[in-house]
Amino acid sequence: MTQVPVLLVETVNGVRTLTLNRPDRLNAANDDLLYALTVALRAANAEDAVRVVVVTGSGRGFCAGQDLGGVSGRNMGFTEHLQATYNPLIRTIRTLDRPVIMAVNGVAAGAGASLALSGDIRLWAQSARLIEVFSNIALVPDSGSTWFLPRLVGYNRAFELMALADTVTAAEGQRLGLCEQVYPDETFAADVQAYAERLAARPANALKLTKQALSAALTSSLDDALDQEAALQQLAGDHWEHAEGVTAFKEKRAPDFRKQG
Ligand code: LHQ
Repeated sequence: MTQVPVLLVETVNGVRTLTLNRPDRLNAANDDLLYALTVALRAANAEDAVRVVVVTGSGRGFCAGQDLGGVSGRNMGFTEHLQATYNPLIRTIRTLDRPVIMAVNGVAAGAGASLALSGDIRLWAQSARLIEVFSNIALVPDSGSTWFLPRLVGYNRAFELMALADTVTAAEGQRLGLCEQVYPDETFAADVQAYAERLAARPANALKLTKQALSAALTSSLDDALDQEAALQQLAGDHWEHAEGVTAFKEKRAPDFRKQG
């Protein structure tokens, strides 16, 4: 019998798309899927040809969080499970050199909502929904939700969404700043690819350093952020991309950041 892969991997024009592929479970995550996604992200980071990573779901869901079908048979405690699976995944996304786009095609619930929030860019289909569903099964939000959500919507709105497990629609998600763009369902995949290709044409080294600077600044003082910017600016300024950008400006042409320096 042929096994259906839990993760689909495709690369088009420098955009690596990783598709969670358990559509009959709304891409609820089991250990195989979490491991495959983490490994695929790390592999993408090691390939020069990959400039942007997109994570999306197959079928009508993005990710319904932990697969509840398998939890009763777990031979690990919750802490150990999170430390072995979800936490390395979220850390990998946040520290990846490449920009990571979360293309939320449908419902994102529980740890799936955390995953949806964890990207550098969040693009939602019109029918996407986000639910901090944890309290429905009397659990605490995990996989980064307690860190991401209050930074986006403030403590009180985050607590309300977590306590009541209300559904955030795409329109509400955009209003709250949970996503950068909302696209029609019918054209979602093409719109995501076009967006990702725009990002892929940007200077990869500068974006990697920008991601590092922003991540550090989220938890640092202004004083430390200024020092961090000064240090990273040296790395950006010494890179061939900077020379290409300045030359292109002087020559009144578009820069080519895809060429090798
Ligand atoms: C599912 C799931 C699912 C299995 C839909 N599992 N089958 C927790 C524990 C341990 C350690 C690590 O951390 C975590 C973190 C977490 O993620 S806790 C939160 C776990 N997730 C949930 O509680 C979400 C449960 N699902 C739902 O509330 C609903 O399915 C949502 C709101 C996501 C979607 O609702 P609908 O659009 O009405 O779809 P549906 O409920 O009809 O689901 C479609 C199918 O997918 C259905 O199967 P069936 O055989 O009846 O067609 C569901 O059973 C299955 N499914 N989520 N997490």
